[in-house]
Amino acid sequence: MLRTQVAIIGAGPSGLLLSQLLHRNGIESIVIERQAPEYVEARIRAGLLEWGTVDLLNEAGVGDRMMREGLVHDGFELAFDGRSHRIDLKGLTGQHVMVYGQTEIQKDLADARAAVQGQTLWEARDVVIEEFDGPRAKVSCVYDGKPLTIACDFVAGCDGYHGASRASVPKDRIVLHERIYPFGWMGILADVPPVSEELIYAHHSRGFALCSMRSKSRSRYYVQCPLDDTVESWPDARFWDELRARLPPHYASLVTEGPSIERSIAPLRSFVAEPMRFGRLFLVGDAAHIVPPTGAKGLNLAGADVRVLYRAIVEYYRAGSETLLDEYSSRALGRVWKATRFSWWFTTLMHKLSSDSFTHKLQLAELDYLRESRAASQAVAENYVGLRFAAP
Ligand code: RFL
Ligand code: PHB
Repeated sequence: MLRTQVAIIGAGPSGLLLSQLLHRNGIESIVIERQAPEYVEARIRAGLLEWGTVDLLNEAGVGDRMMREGLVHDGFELAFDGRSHRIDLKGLTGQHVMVYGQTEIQKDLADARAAVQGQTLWEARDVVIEEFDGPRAKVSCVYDGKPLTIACDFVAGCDGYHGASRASVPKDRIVLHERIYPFGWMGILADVPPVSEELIYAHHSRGFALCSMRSKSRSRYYVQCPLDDTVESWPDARFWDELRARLPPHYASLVTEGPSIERSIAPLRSFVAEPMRFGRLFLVGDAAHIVPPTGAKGLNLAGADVRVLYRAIVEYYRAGSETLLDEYSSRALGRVWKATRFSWWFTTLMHKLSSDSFTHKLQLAELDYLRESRAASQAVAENYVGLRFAAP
């Protein structure tokens, strides 16, 4: 049997960031991951970081490349009805956001873990968490073809929406809140210059479109699509035509086409599990909540959970106090529900919801109101850059 202070299930951004922050505070952990490292590092996902997430990555000592290569954005564009309205993040909140891909964060974290010989059990199967109400928790799995048990003080369930951690909790101790949206995002990555220096979120009667980027020479574009579409039904030529059709003419004329280097369809979902703590087991990131990507909150919420949890664990080992551990769930959920609300609102505002003209007219009226009202734009900006953290 292995022994560690904190067993971390999942080597995604939540798991690796938590292990790195704990390490820097002298706390040992073992990360247990179902996939191989190449698989985890190849996933193309988030691209937009709140400054709170940037600060946390710097606090973990993994921010050097991000600070050199990331793109700082002071605003973004809302396009609708052939027009556009810029949300001036800096002018409205005094803050900005950072464009830096999750793939790069994953690499930076993996390099930092490797540099300090951080222990990750890759390709561990059949993970089960047991005895999380007892004096020690146990994580059992099959590793390298053999059964393995790890005894620990705490388990951090950082294993995403489909992971084993939430599944280990008895059904009568957890409440699940869910909304499934009847559409998805077809996304492509291409080595072409982005259509604009800032992100463009476009509302259109054909459906939503998003122009994002990973760098000045790599674009990330999305279009709303029906849930039963397949990637094969979206050859590159169709994608570029559809993207242009959904943008105001000025931006459509600036789209540079190129071969896609990645294509995928993501369904949209809102999901929150409550509470986020069960004895010695703590759910973190996508294991506890999912937001539709419209508000770019998923990775940022995961970072916010990690921030609250690592500080609570550090306080436990330094001062023997369980106060912050006891507060983990309520602190994390306060932020989660506000981001869930914003992501749901922004999704509902920007997507084609039905062919009903009443709904469409209300969306246009609200977008027009945002254009005219500084107060309304400020509320969007405040949520987009990330709400303030409550102390500590
Ligand atoms: P992850 O990244 O899903 O990592 C979980 C890890 O756990 C492993 N695992 C297991 N390991 C052991 N045993 C098991 N039984 C296991 N089951 C699973 C998995 O293999 C994996 O390695 O969760 P984490 O770390 O909480 O991170 C969450 C973020 O990845 C996610 O919230 C974001 O990607 C969401 N997201 C965005 N977030 C943003 O903040 N800004 C964005 O711009 C943004 N854009 C996006 C997004 C997500 C998207 N998709 C694909 C859903 C854009 C898209 C299209
Ligand atoms: C992305 O670049 O993948 C991205 C950016 C902003 C979003 C969603 C996704 O709101």
